[in-house]
Amino acid sequence: MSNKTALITGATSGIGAATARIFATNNINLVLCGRRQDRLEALQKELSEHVKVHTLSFDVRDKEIVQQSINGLPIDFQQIDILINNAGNAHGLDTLQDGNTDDWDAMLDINVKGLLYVSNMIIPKMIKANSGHIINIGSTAAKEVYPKGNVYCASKHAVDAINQGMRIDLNAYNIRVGAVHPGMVETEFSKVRFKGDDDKASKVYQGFKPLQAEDIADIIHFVVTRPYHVNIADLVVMSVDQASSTVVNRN
Ligand code: NDP
Ligand code: 8X3
Repeated sequence: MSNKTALITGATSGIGAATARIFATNNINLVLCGRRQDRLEALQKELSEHVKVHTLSFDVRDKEIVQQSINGLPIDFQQIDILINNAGNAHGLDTLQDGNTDDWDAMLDINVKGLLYVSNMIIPKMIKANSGHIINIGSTAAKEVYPKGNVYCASKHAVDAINQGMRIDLNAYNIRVGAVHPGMVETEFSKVRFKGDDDKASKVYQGFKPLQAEDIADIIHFVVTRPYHVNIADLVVMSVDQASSTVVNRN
């Protein structure tokens, strides 16, 4: 068994779940986080045949619960070598003038503040160890703004800025920090964005070959397995059919 442990937020579906699977089959022990306890348990059962797995069910928006959960990690899981800051979603797709303020709160509280709360609990452990690797999951929405993407794009631009700031602040502590910025990936992302409307969600990925969660997980695994002196700082990845947020070659 490996002596490395990764904590993955948003491990209950999509990119996070796929990353958990590739890490498990490559001997990286896991702390899996998300709100849906049933999914965490199912994944724990599936992956425990490969590695040690612990689950933490919390909403990243709740600072106290984030702190209690991470402080309460069993001894075997207390040293986190790899943090995948992945939990996040878009909520709604509207112009600012038609926007829903609850959607704005959700995106800023989860994608930005939640990422900070989790990081705040893990970074001191890494500083103490003088070692660690943090991967922040941004988006092409961190690099450009598309129509009606306003607040989601703002949240991901914030992740881009936090990623850069984190790398600067942790430079003295031998900690690797980098971001992976995917384009369109076929996960539950659009179902969440469109509040469970499967028709609207599936149309997002029609007529072209979108990235799959496993494509991003494979890249995340590549990033964490480089020689320690190699830090992949910022990586944008899109489907061959996607050139930008708004230019997609659909047939
Ligand atoms: P999914 O909807 O499939 O997964 C989102 C994950 O985030 C789930 O595990 C969910 O778990 C977790 N999550 C959401 N809200 C919270 C919360 N309040 N507290 C704790 N966990 C939460 O989407 P993806 O896998 O696609 O998204 C993962 C990341 O990738 C996100 O940051 C997203 O912005 C980013 N991304 C996605 C792209 C795409 O096209 N799909 C492209 C670029 C970036 P649970 O509901 O159980 O809490
Ligand atoms: C997810 C990709 O283009 O839907 O971050 O914003 S996009």
